[in-house]
Amino acid sequence: MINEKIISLKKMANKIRMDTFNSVIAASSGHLGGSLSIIEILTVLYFDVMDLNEMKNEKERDKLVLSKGHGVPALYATLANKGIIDKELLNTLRDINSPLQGHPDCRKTKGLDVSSGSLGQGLSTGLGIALAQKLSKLHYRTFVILGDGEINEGQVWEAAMFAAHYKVCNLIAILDVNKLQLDGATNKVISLGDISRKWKAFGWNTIAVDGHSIEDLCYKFNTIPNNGPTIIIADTIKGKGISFMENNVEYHGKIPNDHEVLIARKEIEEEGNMWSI
Ligand SMILES: Cc1ncc(C[n+]2csc(CCOP(=O)(O)OP(=O)(O)O)c2C)c(N)n1
Ligand SMILES: [Mg+2]
Repeated sequence: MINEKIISLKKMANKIRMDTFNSVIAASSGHLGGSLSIIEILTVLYFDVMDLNEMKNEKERDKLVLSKGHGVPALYATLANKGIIDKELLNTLRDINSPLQGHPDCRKTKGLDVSSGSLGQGLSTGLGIALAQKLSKLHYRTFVILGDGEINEGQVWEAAMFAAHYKVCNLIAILDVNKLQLDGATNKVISLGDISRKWKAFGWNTIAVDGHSIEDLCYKFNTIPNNGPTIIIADTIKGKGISFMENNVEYHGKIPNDHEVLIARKEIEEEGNMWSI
């Protein structure tokens, strides 16, 4: 049986998906594919998992590093629905004077913990934050969202070794395995192989999840062990929720035409109608 919490999270994910889409269309520029694959992950993190301590202060709350910074339209829409940033701002995405830049700038946008966009660096940054939380004897956690193409970057693996060695149990990575990167299939560019075994070999706890199932995400985020760092390996679909964008590498950064925009909005609306009864 689906309980009320799950239904309200599904409704929220649908709202965030629509807001993400509309903001990129308003900007006529941005990365839809990689934003749409992390909508449910962000929804569950911000509306069920993370302790934000009502954003009362910067130190005493959980943190999030969007290492795959190009997916930030999804994070802006999440922060707006959470009431952390003004919803009106979503229409200003990528404007030169807007706090909502095409890649996250934590000096400009409330609620962003780290600037990102240059791939490969976020796990190291998140590791530093998690270590600081531990040293300050704070019980808070740091979540880092990585792309499957992004982990081609060597720096990721340096951070992975360090985090395991120091048993940084408050560091939780989420790997968005949408099987595509900028210019092709991840496994064609550099094969990930058995990615779960690789992280295990580096000393991490690994948890597999259906990255679009609110139920599975809620359940798995509750089973994170505290004996070392953990990576949640999320099986996702690039462009999720819009039929012609799903698994289509073209929509990494391409903007749909007017006709496609109508189709996309209709599909997201129809999905939302399933949860509004
Ligand atoms: C260091 C670096 N190299 C290249 C880029 C350009 N770039 C932006 S997104 C992207 C693909 C990333 O693929 P993946 O991590 O799978 O993210 P997805 O879009 O699938 O979410 C690339 C190569 C970048 N932002 N940073
Ligand atoms: Mg990818």
